[in-house]
Amino acid sequence: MTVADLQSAGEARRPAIDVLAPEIMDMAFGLIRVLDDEGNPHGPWIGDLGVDELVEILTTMFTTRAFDARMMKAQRQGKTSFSMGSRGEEAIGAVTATVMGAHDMCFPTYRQASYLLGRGRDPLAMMNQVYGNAADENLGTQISGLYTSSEFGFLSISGNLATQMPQAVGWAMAAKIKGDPTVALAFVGDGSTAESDMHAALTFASTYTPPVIVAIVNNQYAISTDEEVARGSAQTFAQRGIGYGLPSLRVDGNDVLAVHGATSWARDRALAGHGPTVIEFVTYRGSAHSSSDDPTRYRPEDEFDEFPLGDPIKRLRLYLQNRGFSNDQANALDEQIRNMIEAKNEEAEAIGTINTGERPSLRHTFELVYETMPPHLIRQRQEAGI
Ligand SMILES: Cc1ncc(C[n+]2csc(CCOP(=O)(O)OP(=O)(O)O)c2C)c(N)n1
Ligand SMILES: [Mg+2]
Repeated sequence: MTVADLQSAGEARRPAIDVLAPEIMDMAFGLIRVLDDEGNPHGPWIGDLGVDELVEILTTMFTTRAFDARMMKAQRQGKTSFSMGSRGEEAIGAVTATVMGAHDMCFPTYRQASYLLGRGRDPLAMMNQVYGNAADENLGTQISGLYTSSEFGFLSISGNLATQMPQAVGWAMAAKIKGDPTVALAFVGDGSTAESDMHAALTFASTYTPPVIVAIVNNQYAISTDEEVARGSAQTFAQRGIGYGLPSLRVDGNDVLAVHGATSWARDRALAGHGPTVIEFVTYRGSAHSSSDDPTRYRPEDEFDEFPLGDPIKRLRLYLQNRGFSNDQANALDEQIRNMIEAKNEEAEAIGTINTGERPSLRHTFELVYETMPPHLIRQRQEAGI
């Protein structure tokens, strides 16, 4: 694991939003950072987030961490089949959720629960999806944790990696053609950048310059594979954007102010008609890949503690202390959120889990795929006796 060319807080410049890609090629190799190790902000990306907005972001991050831990416990208790968390990566979704507009669209991976929670999704609705119970709005048709919500502008998460990338660019192309003042935010993992869909998406983004933000979440791993495998001969993932002529930034993904500054810049750029931005958010996958993974087999247990960019929650708490929101206030908020998650979980479990209570009919799994069911699905449905 390397975080190449660590720049110190405040060092990265802030270009004008109409900048051309060749003028900022160096920014694909640096690292936009605002907060230093003492929680003090520096430089042109500081922004103007108030304490209330920062506490709201902290609330989303606490909620995501408590939610993830509770759902992993539920999986261990045999109450759901599968669980994926985003410990250590919460800042990226929590912050971008506050930057994007009401009619923007997020094309997520399975590690952006903090985006959905940050947009205001009730954790209870997400728990019902995880348990596949009678209140699951997706009618039990998706793998646990692959949420979707049209109400909150959150495309269905696909288990087939990177398929959301051409969809996001296509959605943004349509917005441009229609003249809609909206932006697509597409997330992709470091490992998934190696998928051909990613490169098809970047080609279309390069040619049609639609309002899209391509957010590469480099959490150092693709299951047990180090990020350097998908990165290949490139030094950074942001460097990928350069070959497509797209302005590309590399950002400290555990620094709430840096994430906010870079995403706002890219969104302003897109809305002003200057086209796509590629952003590599550097972060660390603090938990196992999923409930099916045992990371002690391929990485040291204390690696997260040693990660140079730290834990985004600890860093935000430190900054907030400097802004007058005390450690005691943060602890009280954390406890209140954990209690809320416990209460919601009890509510969800009372409705049903994978092996208790009422479940949606298996019929939906067949009926909600195609408008007209093809013969092989009709046959399979008959075999299933429904
Ligand atoms: C097309 C495809 N290939 C392989 C897989 C199996 N798979 C699921 S997650 C994963 C790792 C993805 O790593 P990354 O893109 O870095 O995202 P992260 O899990 O780190 O968030 C793989 C290989 C898949 N789901 N889809
Ligand atoms: Mg990864």
